[in-house]
Amino acid sequence: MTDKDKHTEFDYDVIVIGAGMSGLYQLCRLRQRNLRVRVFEAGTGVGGTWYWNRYPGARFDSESYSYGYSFSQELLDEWDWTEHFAPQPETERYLNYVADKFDLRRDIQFSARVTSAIFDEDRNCWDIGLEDGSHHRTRFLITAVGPLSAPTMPKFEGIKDFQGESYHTGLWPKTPVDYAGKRVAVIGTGATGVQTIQEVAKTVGHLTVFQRRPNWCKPLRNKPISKAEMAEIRKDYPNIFKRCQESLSCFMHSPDPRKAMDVSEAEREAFWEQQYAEPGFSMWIGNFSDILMDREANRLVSDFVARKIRERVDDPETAELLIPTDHGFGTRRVPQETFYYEAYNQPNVDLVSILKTPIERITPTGIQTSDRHCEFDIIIYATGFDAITGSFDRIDLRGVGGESLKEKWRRALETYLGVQVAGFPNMFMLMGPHTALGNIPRSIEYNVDWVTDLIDHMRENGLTRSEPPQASVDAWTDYVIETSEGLLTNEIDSWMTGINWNVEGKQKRIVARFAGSAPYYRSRCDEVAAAGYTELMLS
Ligand code: NA7
Repeated sequence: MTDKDKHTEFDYDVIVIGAGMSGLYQLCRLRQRNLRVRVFEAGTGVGGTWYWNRYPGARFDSESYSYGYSFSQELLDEWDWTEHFAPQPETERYLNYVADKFDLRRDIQFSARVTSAIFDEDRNCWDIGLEDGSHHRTRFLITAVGPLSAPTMPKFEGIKDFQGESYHTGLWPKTPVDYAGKRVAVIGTGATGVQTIQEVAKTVGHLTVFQRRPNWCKPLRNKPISKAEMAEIRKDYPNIFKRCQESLSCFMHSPDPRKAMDVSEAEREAFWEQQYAEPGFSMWIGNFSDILMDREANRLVSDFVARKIRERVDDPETAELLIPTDHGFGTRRVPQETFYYEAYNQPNVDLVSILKTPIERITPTGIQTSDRHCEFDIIIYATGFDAITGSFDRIDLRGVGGESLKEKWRRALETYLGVQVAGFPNMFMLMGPHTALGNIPRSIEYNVDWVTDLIDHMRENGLTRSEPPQASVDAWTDYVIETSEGLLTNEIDSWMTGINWNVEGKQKRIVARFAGSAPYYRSRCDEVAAAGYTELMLS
């Protein structure tokens, strides 16, 4: 008899995979109901993204007070943010504070990596398998696995032969890494690489950055928050959350309604100067309304940022290497930096373009490119994630008839409201593909509330199965694809368009995110709930 056969009834009403921001809030909401809930978390602590990504310099790129949970007035009253863009240790402390305050740990099993989730048609339940070989049955499965949580390594030969220390930023160790005075390599210049590089450069012996394609970066302009300022922010919370609620992507910034060509060249320049000097994402999200749609508008803003890079980097050749030529400003996520470009003015920092001189292999002592060998004590891989669907792919997830989610989504990425998938009854996704991502915690709170209301509705009406019909899936998927049309972002290879050259089968662009407005997304989901979820097959 296997473990599985021993169970005669479900172990839980709900199993949640992941104790990051979405899993924690989901657990809070389910706590208020008389349900048996278990959260399985692969890490040894809470926090998800903010647990794993403890690399040097990791911090928010949205304003701290717009990122924290909004659901508890007490929590808002009690927690003080100390910086406008909080560093990772502060956010991890915050999420631990939340877990303690709401006594969440007693329902979380740590060091519990979910390896399989198989729908059992006869019993109308999910069988969840863990890495330790145990199995757990549940009526509902909620995936809180995060859109950026499956780290990917490059496929260079010899990675395992390196005799120094090597780390992926997304799997950074808890024990301190001492890079002061050492010879360090960073591979990758996305948002993570940029934060790592500018931090490591402060104390490193020698830093070599291996860049494939550069990104358009913009100054973060972080500042500490004094007690007095925090008191003002606290008073302003209702307004801050209202702004997030009303904005297209849940950030505090909204696009300027004007188009770039509506104003004179002098006005445009002045506007961009002001935005470049402002903290946060205003230049990306609060820019003229057409910079991500109109090629000429996008070219002009890109030219502006290119001039800034040239002004800030002393060596003209290095400056040119740091200016993207294959995509315009904002069409990939904009890394926010603090003296990132100035790091390249240090005599102990080198930039290697691996488009010009590719990495041939990692050797026991360093990195061999097509034109030289460099020796290192530490190699840091800031090479990103198998985004959005990657964390699902790493679980053997099977729905009705044993259909694999990974294979289904390889054929076509289809969802209903980004929450459910046809053939995967009672599986609800938090921050799954085709949802509004943006300033993620704002979207998480909505997503969790919607899923919780649906579970309430089912229980109140004696329903035990929720599945979207193909027609509902088609309608939502078509809408997601339609709203992505015309966006320059969707013409560019990035994690946002599902491209990852390190992962087999992820070389074709897909529409993985809902690029429409978050207010529309919420109104659409509200409408479905108000109509009694008739677009779902509930039985
Ligand atoms: P990103 O933005 O996907 O960046 C990964 C970086 O690593 C990027 O510069 C890649 O170059 C580079 N990369 C990936 N694979 C390789 C190989 N094989 N060789 C060389 N360079 C490589 O991930 P991040 O972690 O920085 O940020 C992800 C999100 O987290 C970010 O947008 C924020 O939302 C938070 P490429 O550009 O593909 O040429």
